Amino acid sequence: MMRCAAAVGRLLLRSGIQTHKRTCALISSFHGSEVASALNLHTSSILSQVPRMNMAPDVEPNGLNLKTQIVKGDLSSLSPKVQRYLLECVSVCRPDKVYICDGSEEENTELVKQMVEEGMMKKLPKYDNCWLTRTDPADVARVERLTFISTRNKKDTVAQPKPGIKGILGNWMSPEEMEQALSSRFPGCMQGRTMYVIPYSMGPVGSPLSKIGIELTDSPYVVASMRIMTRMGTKILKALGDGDFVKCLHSVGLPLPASRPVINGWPCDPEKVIIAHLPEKNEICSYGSGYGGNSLLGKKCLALRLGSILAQREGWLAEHMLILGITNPEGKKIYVTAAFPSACGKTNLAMLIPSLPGYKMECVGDDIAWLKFDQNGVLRAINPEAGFFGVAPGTSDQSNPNAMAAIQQNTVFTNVAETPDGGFWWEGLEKDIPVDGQELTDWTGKPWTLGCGRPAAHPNSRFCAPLEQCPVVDPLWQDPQGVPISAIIFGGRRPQGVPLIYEAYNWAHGVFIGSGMRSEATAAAEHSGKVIMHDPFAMRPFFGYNFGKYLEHWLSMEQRPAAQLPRIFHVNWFRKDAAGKFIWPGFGENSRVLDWIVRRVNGEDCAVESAAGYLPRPGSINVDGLGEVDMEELFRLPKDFWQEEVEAIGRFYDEQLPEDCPAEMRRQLDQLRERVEKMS
Ligand code: GTP
Ligand code: SPV
Ligand code: MN
Repeated sequence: MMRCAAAVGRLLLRSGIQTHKRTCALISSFHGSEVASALNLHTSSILSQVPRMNMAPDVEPNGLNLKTQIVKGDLSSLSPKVQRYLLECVSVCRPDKVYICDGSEEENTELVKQMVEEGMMKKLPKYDNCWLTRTDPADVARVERLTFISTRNKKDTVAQPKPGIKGILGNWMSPEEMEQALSSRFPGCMQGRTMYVIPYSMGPVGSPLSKIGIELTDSPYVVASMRIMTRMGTKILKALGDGDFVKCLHSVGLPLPASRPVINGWPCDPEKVIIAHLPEKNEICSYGSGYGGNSLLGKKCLALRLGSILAQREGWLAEHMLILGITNPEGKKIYVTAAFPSACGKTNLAMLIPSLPGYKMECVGDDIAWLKFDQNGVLRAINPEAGFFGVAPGTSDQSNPNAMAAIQQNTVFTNVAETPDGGFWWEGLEKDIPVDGQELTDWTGKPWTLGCGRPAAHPNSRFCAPLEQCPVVDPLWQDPQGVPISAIIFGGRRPQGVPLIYEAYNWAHGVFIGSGMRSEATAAAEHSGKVIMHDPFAMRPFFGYNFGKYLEHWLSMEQRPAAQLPRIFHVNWFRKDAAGKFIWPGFGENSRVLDWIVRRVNGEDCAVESAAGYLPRPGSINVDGLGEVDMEELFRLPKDFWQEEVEAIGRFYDEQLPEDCPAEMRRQLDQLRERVEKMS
C-alpha cells in the first residue's frame, strides 16, 4: 500500500495534468513527498490500490495521458481532499479533459448543446427546455445482480443464507476481488473523454441531516440529471469546506476510440457493468451503465445503500419512501411516509390529487426519506433529493396531473416515444389509446404505429424534473429540520389476498409487516415476468448492510426514550378480480385510504381486529361518489391465501436469515399463524 501510494504520487507529478496553466494552484499545494504522504491516508480511494500495469500501452511511457486539461473551473476551488481524490481518479481513468461543474444555467445550456451535437440528446420542441435521450437498449434499468457492497467482513453486509440457498438481500464482494474487478475496468476508461466533477448535496445545503458527495463522471447526461436530482455546483464546495465527502466515480466504460458500436449516441459497456460500494472507504465506483440508479450515484448508492449504513451507526433511518403532507377538511395537517417497491406507486401517491373533497395533499419527496428522531422524540423526515426520476408509462392527466404539470419544462426524458410534433408519448399517457394513426418514433428510434405489437416507450422510461416544478410541492420541502412523521405506510403489488389497507397492532408488528413485504416484479430492474418477489421494506435492492441487523435497528426505535412512534399501515392498490382487472381505481381515489389513515392517527375508533391486523370497520372507508367498487372483495381475507403467506414468510426467514432473524420477528410470525388458524 505504501509503495503503491508513493507510485501514484510519482505518476501524478509526472502527469500531463500539471502541464496546463490552470494547475499552478495544484502545484503549489502538492509537492513531492506531500502528494505521496497525502495518498497514504487511509481515506485514500480504492483506486490508489489499482495497479498501474493495466494501463493501455498506447499512453505510456509518460504513465498518464499528456493531453489532460482542465477545461472549466479551477482546481484551487476544490479543497485539498477533493483535489487529491480527483487526481487519483484522473491518474487511473486518464480522461482528456477535466470539467469542474458550477451548476449554473449557462453550464447546463452548454452541456445540452454539446449532447445535441453529439447525438446523445434531442430537443422536444413542443415544450420549454425539454430533452429526449435514447439509451442503448442494453442499458435501460438498474442491474441488481451486478451491484455489490464490499467489506472486510461478509456478515456485516449480507446475512448468511441457508446452505444451498442463494441470498437475495444484496451482493457482497471481498476487498481483494473488488480491487481486481475495478483494476480490470477503470484504468484508461475515460481516454478521449471529459471527466466532469460534480459536487452535490443530498438534502438541503447545510442541513445537519445532509451529506455531500463528489461524483466524477464521463457522462454529460449524468451531469444534467444530477443538476435536477440534487443540489449541485459551486455552493456545495463552499458548504463542504475541507470536510469529508462520499467519493463517487462513474464511467460509461467506453474510452475513445470506441471499441464497440455506440447505439443511439449512448456509450456504455453492458457486459462489464459493476456498481460497487465500499462503505469502509466511503466510496462508490460505478462502471458500464449510464442510466438511473446505476449512474446518478446520489440516489440509491449514496442515499440508500451507504445511507442505511450511516443511519444504523448514527441511530436514524434511510428508506425507500415518499414523504407526503396531508391536510384534512378540518385544516389539521400531518405528514406520512410510504415505502413501495420500485415502480409500485410512490411518485403517484406523493402528489395525488384527492378525490375526497376538503383534503389537500402536498409533496415533500417521491422516492427517498431520511428519518431521524429529534430531541423531543418526534420522527422527522427530509427528502435528500431535489427532483423526480419518475416512471413515464402510466403517467397522464387522469392518473397524475401534478406530475404532468411538473414535466412541461426543464425536464429530461429517457426512452420515451416521440410524436411528430416534437412531443413525448408513452403507454397510458392518454386514457383511451391515442394518436389516431400517427406514426411515432419509439424509444429505440424506430417508426411506431399503434397496434404494431411493440411498446412505444420502454416500460422503465423516465422523466427527470425539478421537484419545485410540482404544483403541490410542500412549503416545508426544503426545511433543514425535516417534517414530523405520524404514519408509515408499506405496500406493494399484490394481485391476490392482501386487503386494500390494514394497520399494524403495534410497532413490532409493523416491523414484521415490513419484513414480510412482497410484490410483483417490475421493469425498474432486470427481473422479468410478473413473479411475486420478497421485497422487505421495499429495500431489497438497496440494503447497505445485513438485513437481520436492519430489522434489529428498526425494532430498537421502540427503546428510544420518549420516541413518538408513528403508526404503521400496509396498503395494496393492485388487487385483481377473476378477470385480471384491478378492483380498486387507485390514484386520486387512494385519498379515501389516506383519509382512514388520518382518522386513525387522530385516534378515531374505526377499526376492527383481523388476522392481518386492524381492518377498517365495515363502512368506515368513505366511498361517497366512488361508483361501483367491490369493497367486500377488496377486504376479503381468504384463509388458504393467508396460510400460504405465513408459510412463505417463514420460509423466507428460514432460507435468508437462518442466523440473523431477530426473535421478535419469529414471535410475530407465530402470532400471525395463530390468528390465521382461528379464521373461519
Ligand atoms: P420508482 O421510481 O421506481 O421507485 O417507482 P414508484 O414507486 O415511484 O412508482 P410510480 O408512482 O412511478 O408508479 C409506477 C407505475 O404504477 C406507473 O405506471 C403508475 O401509473 C402505476 N400506479 C401508480 N399508482 C397506482 C395506483 O394507485 N393504481 C394503479 N393501478 N396503478 C398505479
Ligand atoms: C427505483 O428503481 O426504485 C428508482 C429508479 O427509483 S432508479 O433511480 O433507477 O433506481
Ligand atoms: Mn425508487
